[in-house]
Amino acid sequence: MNYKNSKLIDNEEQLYFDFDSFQKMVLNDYKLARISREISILGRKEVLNGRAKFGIFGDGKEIPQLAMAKVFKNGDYRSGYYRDQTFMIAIGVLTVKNFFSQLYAHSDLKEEPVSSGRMMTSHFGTRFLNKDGNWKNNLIQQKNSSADVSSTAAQMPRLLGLAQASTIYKKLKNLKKTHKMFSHNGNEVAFGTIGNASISEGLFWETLNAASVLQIPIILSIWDDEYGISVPNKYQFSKKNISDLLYGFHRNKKEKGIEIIRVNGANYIDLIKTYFKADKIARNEHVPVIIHVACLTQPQGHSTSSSHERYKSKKRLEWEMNNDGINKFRDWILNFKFQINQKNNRKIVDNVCILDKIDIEAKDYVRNEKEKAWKAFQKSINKIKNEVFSILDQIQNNHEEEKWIKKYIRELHYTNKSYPTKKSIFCIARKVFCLLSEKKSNSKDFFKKWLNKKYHEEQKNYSSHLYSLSEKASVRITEVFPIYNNNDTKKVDGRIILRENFDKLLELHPDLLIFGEDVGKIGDVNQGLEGLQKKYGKIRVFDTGIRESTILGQGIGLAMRGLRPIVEIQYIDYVLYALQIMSDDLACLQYRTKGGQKAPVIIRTRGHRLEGIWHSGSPMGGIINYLRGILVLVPRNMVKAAGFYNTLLHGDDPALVVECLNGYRIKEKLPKNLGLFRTPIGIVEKTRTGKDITMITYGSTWRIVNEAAEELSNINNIDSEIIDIQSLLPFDIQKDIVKSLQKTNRLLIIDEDVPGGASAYILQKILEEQNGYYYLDSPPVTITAQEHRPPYGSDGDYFSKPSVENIVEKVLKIMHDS
Ligand SMILES: Cc1ncc(C[n+]2csc(CCOP(=O)(O)OP(=O)(O)O)c2C)c(N)n1
Ligand SMILES: [Mg+2]
Repeated sequence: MNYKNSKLIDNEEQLYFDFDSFQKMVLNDYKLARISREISILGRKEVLNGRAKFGIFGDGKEIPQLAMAKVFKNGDYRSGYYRDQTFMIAIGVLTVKNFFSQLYAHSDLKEEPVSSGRMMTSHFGTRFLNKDGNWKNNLIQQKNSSADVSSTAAQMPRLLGLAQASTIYKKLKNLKKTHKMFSHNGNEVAFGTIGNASISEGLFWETLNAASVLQIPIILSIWDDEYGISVPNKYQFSKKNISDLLYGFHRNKKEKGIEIIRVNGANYIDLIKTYFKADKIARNEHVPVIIHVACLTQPQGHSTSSSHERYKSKKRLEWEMNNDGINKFRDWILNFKFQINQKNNRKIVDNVCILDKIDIEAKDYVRNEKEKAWKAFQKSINKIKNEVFSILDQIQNNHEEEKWIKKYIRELHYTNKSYPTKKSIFCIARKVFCLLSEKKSNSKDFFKKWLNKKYHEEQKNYSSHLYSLSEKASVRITEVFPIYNNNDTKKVDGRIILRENFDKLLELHPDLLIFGEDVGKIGDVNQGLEGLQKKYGKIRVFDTGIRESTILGQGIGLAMRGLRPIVEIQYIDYVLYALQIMSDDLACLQYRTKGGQKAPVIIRTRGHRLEGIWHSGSPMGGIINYLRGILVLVPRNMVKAAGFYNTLLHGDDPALVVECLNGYRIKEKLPKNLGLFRTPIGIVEKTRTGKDITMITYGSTWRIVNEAAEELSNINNIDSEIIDIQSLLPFDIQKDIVKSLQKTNRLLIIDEDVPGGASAYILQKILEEQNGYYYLDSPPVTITAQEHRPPYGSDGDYFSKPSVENIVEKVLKIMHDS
């Protein structure tokens, strides 16, 4: 069913204008509300009868979502959560069949176009990208939804960026031609949705504050059903009422702020009027609006994991029954009188049978669509099952003496009766193959080939798109060397190299925005952006509040809308504040949509090698573990760092660049080809050639390792080879490290993370992926920092982090022992 009633009326004035349109709209809405409710009811049943794993549905939230859909226009964006099924169907981007395909985790993108079965049910989204990973060119002609995240309130930070993009497109005139496909003069609104309990999260308040400061076009709906699973509002937030609590943000005549509106979630007409009003304010004035939708219910409780009778009182359950939104809507339809003129009015339906008929139609429709989805899901799995049947039959014919095969054929027959899984089929197939280990036959050879092919196909189905696969994938971008003036030997501070390079990048890329704390006016705390706000204006280089998670979210939303943000997290310690959003949202965005969405945000930070418990640590192990899906780059100097920014702006992967804190004042030669030279991604660099031992390191420790190598050469006559990793994610894609081990046969890894932190990852890559162990004459060794954070002062640093002496002594020991 294609549901597009929003066409029927465009503004409040039209609401009571034409009876026929009004009647059509109301009955359409009623039908969709019923369809959506039926999805929730049948969806829950599917879980309880074992056909699906988990269910969470939008029952009780139907009516406000119908109203919200009326003002959501082509080009707009949603950033919401798992209750929004009615809205998604109402704007025409979700079908009932798609919904059930996701419930069953159907891994066919055609059946489950949000995530190809990767995200659990009711995690919505639309496709921004073509199959090749490039942006679709009709984003402003379609209705868009960023992909949901399960963690409560995680949808909030990105909402900021989605809305701010409109403000930027409105103001940056020179993007109008080049970025036509992303915006129509900045006219787009970003719609957020959040549950009442999730407003307890810090991310909610951080986003609200930032939205109020930024004055951007957001309409945020709070679906208030008074509970967050079992915990009622009185334990969630202060005051009785969310909108009262938000009062401080309310805009007034003297000060800008947020427009805050409260509305009863069962009052159909009030809801429609409220959304029209909100839309006018957000779209025309670029003022954020919050709609607190009160008095909602949860007819089936929170999810299939619990039953609400366990925590709601009888009185509350009774209240929910009597105040069900759809029932209230139905009563209103039966009683409403449309004023034709002063004397006459008309009823929407003359008789209740019309509504009863719609109820039956909706039920039938959902049941049929659900069955279609189930059949398609079963069919895809049965296809594999049948292939295995025929292979096992062949095997049995060829190996009649192996009576046990029959047992597995029978097992295969009975498996998947209620909930088909590829897992159960592959388990049996692989078990049989293992048991046939000694046997030889043509059918077994065929079996082996089939298993290999099929298993890899399926593995890819579930594991693709962690990084970009497009032509712009960063690993495809070739190196461009820095060029220097031959006779110019002058060197400048590292920060000047960054500044000159950022200057050029801002000139070359009109869609580049750089922002963060202290980034605008003073040009960052190390002055790598000195003077650039003045030169390029406050829209392109700007300050933000101290709010790392939402700086990151701003970056995600802006990048999703075709802009190129470099967001700055002032020090690496504060990446922790943004780590959850980086991990839950950004890192898995391409993956969880199977290539449907991307957000090529560049995150700039600085760290390592200051002295003290903060600002000096190197939590790289944690970072690379949480951020698979984001490139993690650790340049050893500022030419390398600048080269990474230049590469990244040609690519479409998100990335974190960690600049060395002690590198800003170190002198380097200034390249001529600013903005153009490129540091390659995933490629290590041999910075010293030697034959006795390979020392692997990156970032700030590279300089210490160099000093140690000099000492070892001068005093001990030991010839070390040094390799700078440069790129932790991805890691040495050409497998150059093992080539060095083939020559030196000794491996020392120097890293200032905790023991077993990033060094364990590096070891796994070298030993397991590159088979490095094969060439080693002595055990591989790691030198790391202590387990605790480095204390303040030079002595604390010396005794806690790898030093030149640590390295020299360790190398001598390795050489002596082997
Ligand atoms: C960060 C985080 N903590 C806890 C949860 C588990 N959880 C899922 S939904 C939910 C309640 C949310 O309630 P509310 O925001 O009112 O939304 P509702 O489900 O009532 O619509 C909780 C605690 C989660 N998903 N994420
Ligand atoms: Mg709730």
